[in-house]
Amino acid sequence: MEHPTPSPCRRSFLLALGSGLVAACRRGGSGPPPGSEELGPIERQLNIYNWSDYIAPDIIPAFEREFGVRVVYDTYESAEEMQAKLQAGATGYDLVVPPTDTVEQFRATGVIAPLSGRYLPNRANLAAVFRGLGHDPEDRYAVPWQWGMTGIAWRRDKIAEPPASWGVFHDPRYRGKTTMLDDPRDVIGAFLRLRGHSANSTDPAELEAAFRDAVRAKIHLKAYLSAPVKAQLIAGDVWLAQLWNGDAAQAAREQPAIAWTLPSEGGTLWIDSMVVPASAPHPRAAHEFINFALRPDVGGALSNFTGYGTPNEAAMPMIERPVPYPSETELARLEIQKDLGRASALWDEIWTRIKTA
Ligand code: N2P
Repeated sequence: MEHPTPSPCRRSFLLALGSGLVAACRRGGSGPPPGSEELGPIERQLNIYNWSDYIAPDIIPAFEREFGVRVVYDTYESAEEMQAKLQAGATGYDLVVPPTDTVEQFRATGVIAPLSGRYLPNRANLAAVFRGLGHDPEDRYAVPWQWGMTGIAWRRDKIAEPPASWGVFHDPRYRGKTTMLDDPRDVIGAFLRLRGHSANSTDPAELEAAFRDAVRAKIHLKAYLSAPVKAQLIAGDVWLAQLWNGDAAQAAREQPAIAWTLPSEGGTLWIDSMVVPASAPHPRAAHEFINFALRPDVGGALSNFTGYGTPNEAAMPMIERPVPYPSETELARLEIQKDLGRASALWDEIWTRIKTA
């Protein structure tokens, strides 16, 4: 990781997390107060839907043993894939782990239900900076799972210097050796940042410029590939990949020549949270799992495996190489993904044009 002198700076971190999200929060606020709903006895099954490579292997078996619940664990490779499934209606899932902008969408469309705080005493373990955030200001819908950043993973043995700019994806020297995430927010967002714009832009001219930059990068790309790019980085088939810091850390455990950096124009800082769909068939088991995940030892095991930052303050001492909160300089370059509202249609259209270009 390219974090030479990690300086914890909670206040700024809180500001960064909160600032981008405030607008969206004002929409929320109806429904029963937190903790008011009583759920039935714990069900015998729990259906979890999470990003791939985003849990430690022992966590599910330990939960199953202790609670006598059978867990069906399903994964997704992209936020789009997960959103499409959830928006289409009842899926049978009890627990999903979306990013902040998706939590906003799911709240607005009634896809997720408020949580019953009475089953979640371990929320006390969460660091203060992860509470009351813009996507869920009253902490009613979402409990943070992990947080991370979108930057560039690269092979130090193949490339002389750290890639300093998103413009590296236009460098013909790396033709056929690069990938970008299979995610419109990340790809379009990177090229918006390259031109000094917000990764949450809804400005048609800025988005059109990002489209052109994305297409210029596409001729050098091997693929749009998210978590599965790790194998290709390890094998040396890919030298430069737009990637999240934790997945890069996982790959670096197998191939120490893999490093990760945040380009000078900045990137996104994201938080993925546990939410319970309104249609969940096993809501009590989902709550028990959320509370279990918030135990210090479970949170520690989780981040030790994923390489991502923990929102769980009590878990920090159990993490071998904890991801420090971003430094002041990094924070100034990081943005949180916000729900794009009506501009989502324009982003979707641009993404389709990029994919088919
Ligand atoms: C999964 C990591 C997902 C992070 N490997 C994207 N927010």
